[in-house]
Amino acid sequence: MLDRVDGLLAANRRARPFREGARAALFGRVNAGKSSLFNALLGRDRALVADRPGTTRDFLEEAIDLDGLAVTLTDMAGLRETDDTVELAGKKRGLDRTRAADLGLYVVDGSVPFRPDDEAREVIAALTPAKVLVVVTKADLAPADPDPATALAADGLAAVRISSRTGRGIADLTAAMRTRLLAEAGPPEPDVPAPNAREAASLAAAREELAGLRDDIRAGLPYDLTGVRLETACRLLGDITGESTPDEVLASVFDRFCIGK
Ligand SMILES: Nc1nc2c(ncn2[C@@H]2O[C@H](COP(=O)(O)OP(=O)(O)OP(=O)(O)O)[C@@H](O)[C@H]2O)c(=O)[nH]1
Ligand SMILES: [Mg+2]
Repeated sequence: MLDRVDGLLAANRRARPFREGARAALFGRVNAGKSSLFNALLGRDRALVADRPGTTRDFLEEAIDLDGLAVTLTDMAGLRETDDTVELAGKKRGLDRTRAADLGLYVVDGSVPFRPDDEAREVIAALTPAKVLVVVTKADLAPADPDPATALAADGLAAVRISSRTGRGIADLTAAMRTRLLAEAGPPEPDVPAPNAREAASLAAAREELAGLRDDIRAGLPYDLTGVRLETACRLLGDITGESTPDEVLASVFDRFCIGK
């Protein structure tokens, strides 16, 4: 049972980015070229761009299509030390979005010598390096020494070089983003039906009960005690097969469909 439940949960993980879309967020020092890249990925002039550091304050969010994968992209205030309360508030909101993203794009200016940034480090640690891609910008200008891509490779971060001005590397970047966002997804298995979000929640809860049940049986617990877990697991799986219908299911059905109007 545990294996079958795990198989269904894996199918849900594979299908989720396509069903629910994914979230990607740009972060990095002021003036690194985040908003220019945001516009380049969107294919339109959405965000203000200026050579003055600290141009973006409120975060911006727009939908992009990565070859059939819907992605919500966030641009935010650049990272720097500041005591401007409005800039700080904007940065905090942006960082909250970025930490919750499926993919963080660490935007680094490739034309100025690289300096590590504590706030960026914290974001990378929160996301984990597997969910971060380094984007070295301004590839149309002379590269700086030390090169950010080399410096960051030591931290296990992969880098893509782009120029928002010429468009160089943008296609490589979108391909790399798609690969990263689908890394967990893997190829779909046509024979396994992918559960939806509600079913996946019941499956995850049932999985916990089944794993506990297995441990209890191994520990030699009496059947009247292990039976409680078995009953809970059955009820949770029954929520999916329709054998039991908890009030939350009815509420969620009525919430999403206008039945009875
Ligand atoms: N040559 C060149 N300049 C670029 C490129 N991308 C951005 N810039 C310039 O770099 C400056 C900063 O660009 P922005 O996109 O506003 O940078 P940002 O990271 O959003 O800056 P903040 O909002 O202040 O954090 C602007 O003068 C841009 O024109 C690029 O690919 N090549
Ligand atoms: Mg900006």
